[in-house]
Amino acid sequence: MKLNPTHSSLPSDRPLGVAAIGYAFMGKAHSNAWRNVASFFDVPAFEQKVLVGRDTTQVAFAAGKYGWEEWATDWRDVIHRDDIDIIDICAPGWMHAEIAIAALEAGKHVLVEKPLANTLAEAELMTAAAAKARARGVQSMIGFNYRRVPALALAREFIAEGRLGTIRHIRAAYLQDWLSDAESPMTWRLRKETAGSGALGDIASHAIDQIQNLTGETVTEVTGTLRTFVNDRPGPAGLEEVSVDDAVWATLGLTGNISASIEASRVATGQKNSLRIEIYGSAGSLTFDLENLNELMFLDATLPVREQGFRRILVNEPGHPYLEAWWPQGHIIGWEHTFTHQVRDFLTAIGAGESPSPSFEDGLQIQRVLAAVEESAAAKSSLIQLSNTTEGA
Ligand code: SOE
Repeated sequence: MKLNPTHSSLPSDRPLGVAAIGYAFMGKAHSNAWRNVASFFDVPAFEQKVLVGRDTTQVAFAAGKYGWEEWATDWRDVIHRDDIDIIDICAPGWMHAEIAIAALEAGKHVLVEKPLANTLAEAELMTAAAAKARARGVQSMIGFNYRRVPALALAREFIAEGRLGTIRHIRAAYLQDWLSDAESPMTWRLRKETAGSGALGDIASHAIDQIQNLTGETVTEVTGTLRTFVNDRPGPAGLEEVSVDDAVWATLGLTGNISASIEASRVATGQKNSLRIEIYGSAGSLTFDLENLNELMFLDATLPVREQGFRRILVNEPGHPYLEAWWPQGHIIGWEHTFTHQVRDFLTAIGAGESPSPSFEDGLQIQRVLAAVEESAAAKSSLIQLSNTTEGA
């Protein structure tokens, strides 16, 4: 398919050249999406050109395994190549700003993993670079992949159609336990300089994005609490200080008079990757559980009370978001498909010369909420300290 030359400054007579930066967890998930998206969706033609990573042996191995034509160790060389049009940033958060800004300035479309950046200042610079690039037809998007879960996309449609009436409150909990073991080793995800924050940026960011995306409303008020339960973890040279949160709790006030609570933890023993969302409205309610990602529970409060009850919708019909492209009815999909849907939407927008969503502006706005949660947690201004009531009882 040819790009519309009036909408893009990029070459229109050859497939888009894609480079991904990073080959670990997210690099693997994104590579898999690039590898299978064209087998299921009609997207602009592209080629999986280069995988970039710092370790020569590992990047060479990953490139071969994940279907990339070549590998490279310096992203700077790659973003200036004429045959590369898209840069997919799957590197740790501390690298997002530098790579994204350089790539946008070099005229490359950019897809970047969440959270947008490690700091608000970096996120602001990235968003300014994205706005400038967009004026030249160069697109950018942030990877909040859970927007592409068909059941959550359907939930968004239900809410927009008014099936829940007026939304009153939402609960979102994202719980994992991969840091429950105090002996679990130090990683870049546990240092403020490399990860920005802990459960807050890594997984609470998804909860915040979902709350805003499902309702179409914006967070305007925040209170937050952050906790680090394991302060030191074993590194190669002995114990190292953990400088990010293990868990976060926050209450959010949104436009539209909606209240929401979020909790996120990476030390919730027994919870592997549990994202649960509950939305309560005047005319109905929805609940979603990532462990059953093909299902949406819906309660229609407009029915006679004697008939009411949550009903399970198996979100696996051709008429449901994204699903026509996959398997016959009832042949369910999984977590990795959200990344394929993300690449499909990104490519489709680029092909049409349109701005993909969520944008860097959306990412920046979530970054502001994350920063506000941190600020509130540090200030403890609304904390009411109770005296020990057992004393003298
Ligand atoms: C990807 O969307 C992602 O947020 C990862 O970055 C997290 O680390 C993972 O645990 C949940 O999914």
